[in-house]
Amino acid sequence: MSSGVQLSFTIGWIAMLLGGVMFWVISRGLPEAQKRHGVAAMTIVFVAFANYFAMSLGQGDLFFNGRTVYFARYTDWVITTPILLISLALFAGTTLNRIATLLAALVAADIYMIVTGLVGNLSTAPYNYYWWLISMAAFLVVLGIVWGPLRRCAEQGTEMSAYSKLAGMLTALWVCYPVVWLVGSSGISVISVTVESWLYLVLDVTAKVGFGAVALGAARRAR
Ligand code: RET
Repeated sequence: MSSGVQLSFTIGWIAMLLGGVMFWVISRGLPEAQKRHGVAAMTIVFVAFANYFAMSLGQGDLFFNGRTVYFARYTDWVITTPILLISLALFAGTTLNRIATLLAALVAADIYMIVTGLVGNLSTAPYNYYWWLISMAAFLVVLGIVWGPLRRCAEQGTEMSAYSKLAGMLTALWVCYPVVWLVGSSGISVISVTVESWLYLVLDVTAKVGFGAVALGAARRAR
């Protein structure tokens, strides 16, 4: 592993750990009814911490089809992205009943997206691009639910502005992942593995610690 990649993993686990401590402190001050936002935010960063820590020890990768695949990214994402979506959905409806079906569809499409992305990363050309397209289709389903039916639920609730802000932030960050994947070592390889790992680091920290901070800020103001 190059020292640039190694450094990105070290910064990754430290950032996630600090994020976890910060969320714990903020969560203590949340009203009882809002603590679930704290639980979501902490779970996300502590799962990411474990995966970044594994990668920094050299335990999160495997050598397959002639290149290194950092599978720990996917074991991180497959757990944390559903929780991020649940965290967003908690602002769309406070009674689980109303959003249960949407939430199940959202989580199913999201897991499908991550798993097919991993299969693509383990594939050689041109199969990797087929899997990218399949994963993209699932991603569009996720975005369709977030901006369609789930948003309409949020419109009927009390936390519409928080929902809009978080949905916007989530979309802006998440669309970068398939781009990095495509230009990086899993796709056409026009950027180095070091640049790729730094891009994922910035995205992961913003999509987890940044998103969580905004979500907890909104939870503090929520009724
Ligand atoms: C992959 C494979 C290629 C196609 C698509 C992908 C989408 C990944 C996303 C990941 C989001 C990760 C987050 C992590 C941490 O907070 C799997 C790269 C569509 C959207 C938000």
